[in-house]
Amino acid sequence: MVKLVLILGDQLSEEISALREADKACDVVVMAEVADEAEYVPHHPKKIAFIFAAMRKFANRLEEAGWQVRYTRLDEDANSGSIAGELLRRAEETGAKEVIATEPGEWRLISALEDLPIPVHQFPDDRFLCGHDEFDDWAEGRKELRMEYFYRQMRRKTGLLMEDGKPAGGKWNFDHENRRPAPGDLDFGGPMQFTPDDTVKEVLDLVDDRFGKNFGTLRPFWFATDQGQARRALSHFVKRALPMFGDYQDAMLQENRFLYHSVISMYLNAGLLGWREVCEAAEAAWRSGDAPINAVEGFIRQIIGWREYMRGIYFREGPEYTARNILRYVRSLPAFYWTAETDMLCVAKAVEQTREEAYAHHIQRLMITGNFALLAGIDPAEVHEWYLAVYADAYEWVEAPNVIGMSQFADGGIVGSKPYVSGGNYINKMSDYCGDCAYSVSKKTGEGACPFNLLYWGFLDRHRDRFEKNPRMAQMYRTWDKMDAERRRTVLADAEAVLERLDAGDRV
Ligand code: FAD
Ligand code: DLZ
Ligand code: SF4
Repeated sequence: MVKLVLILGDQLSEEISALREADKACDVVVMAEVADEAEYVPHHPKKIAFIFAAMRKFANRLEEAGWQVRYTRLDEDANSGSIAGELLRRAEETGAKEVIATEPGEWRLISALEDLPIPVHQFPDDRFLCGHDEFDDWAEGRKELRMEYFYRQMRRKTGLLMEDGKPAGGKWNFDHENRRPAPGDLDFGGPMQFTPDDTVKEVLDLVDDRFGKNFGTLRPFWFATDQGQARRALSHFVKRALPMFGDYQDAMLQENRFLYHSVISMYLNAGLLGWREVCEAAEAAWRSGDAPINAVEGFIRQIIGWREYMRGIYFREGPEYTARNILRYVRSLPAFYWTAETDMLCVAKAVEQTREEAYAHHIQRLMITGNFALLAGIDPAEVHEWYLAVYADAYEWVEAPNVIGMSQFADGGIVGSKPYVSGGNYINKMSDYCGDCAYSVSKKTGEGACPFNLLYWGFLDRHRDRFEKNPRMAQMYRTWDKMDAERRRTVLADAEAVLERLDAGDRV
């Protein structure tokens, strides 16, 4: 009996479990560009184009490999507009009575599949290193779910960077060597870029037509859109940038948007690359002496540590996770997250870059746009929607724990043991933004004082009850308490004035 095999836009791997469970001789693969997926948030046009182009090329590859594929293009008249609708339509066409799927990366789609009137078998997404049960076993009974301990388990499990059962280089984690500000003269020219081929060009026209008004510039479009290109982009990174990845991982430069980052998250998340090939390529560079241990360990930690840990948290915490708001924040997301019209140069640069590239690196996401939203008391649900929309690598399983958990502390400390907040000094140390900013980073109060400085103290003061006893925050409260009372009043009044300007829609 024929079955349908659902392949979603972020499941573009020939090793995906749904394909392994299917019978090439009789089953029919269903892939569909649908309005529901393209519109659940106003995705960046580059993200939509990337997914559609990669889906079309993957469908061709499956056909070449002998699969029967029913592919729905967005602009087809018969398109029902949803994944569920397309499965039902294809079931009627083919007489299929069952669907084989790989579990989607979002609760919304998992329940849409469960609600289908025909049976759907959702197989585990074993492109990931750690399954749900394994994560739950690890988490069970622990007071705190610290990534570092999870990561060590994943190192032991994979054998990556292990020597005789011990961590290579004598340490699990080389992060303290990875916090250097970037020098001005970096020699890495950024990720490998690809000229659009005919498939990509056709998708670009479609996306321009349908989503051209969304936040984000579509062209120039340079992403890899198939496995071969993604692998070339990976090799380029390993050869040219990995050796310096560790040293400058947290740095930010106005004229260098990618620094030594890999820019492979969108390929990994869509299925064009797998964690194993990426980590083995990095490990091989260390073994051959081409990249130092601090860089390779730091990079591998992001993938088998943070990435897997975030996914574990998303599925463990359940569908209500994205609604968490422990700090009870209600302020709307300021318009400058969409327009970049702010005098805060660091924020303007992060938003401009996001608009043009659908990419910002981790510290820009965490310590610029995320930090500002947390300090200013923005509703985390709005922050979550923004991040889900604007980045090419954003899918809920990875975006939500990073935003709701790590960046906004809205889950009350499941992901982070303390909120990631800072004043302007940290940003100044790690970037070249402040020298060209309309605000003064060294000014703590009064006209022209950096808003991060003001809002930082406002945040600590507002949440004293919650954070004062946190050992990692105690020093900051001591510094605040040592300030003269009059100065503290001025800082808080100036911070309040920034928030009033935000609420009034005045330029900040
Ligand atoms: P590199 O710096 O080169 O790191 C290598 C790889 O490690 C990445 O490609 C990614 O797969 C993985 N990685 C690194 N950090 C994380 C992390 N915290 N969580 C999961 N994987 C990680 N990552 C996403 O893939 N999708 C998101 O929607 C997303 N949203 C984020 C939102 C916020 C507020 C923050 C602070 C981080 C977010 N991240 C997200 C994590 C991280 O910022 C991106 O993975 C990274 O910037 C992608 O760029 P890169 O490929 O150059 O990464
Ligand atoms: C993100 C996205 C977009 C924009 N469009 C589609 C689509 O048309 N068809 C599809 O199968 N998948 C798409 N995706 C990816 C899904 O939204 C993704 O599979 C879920 O969010 C689960 O991670
Ligand atoms: Fe950002 Fe403040 Fe520096 Fe301006 S002075 S770039 S607002 S940290």
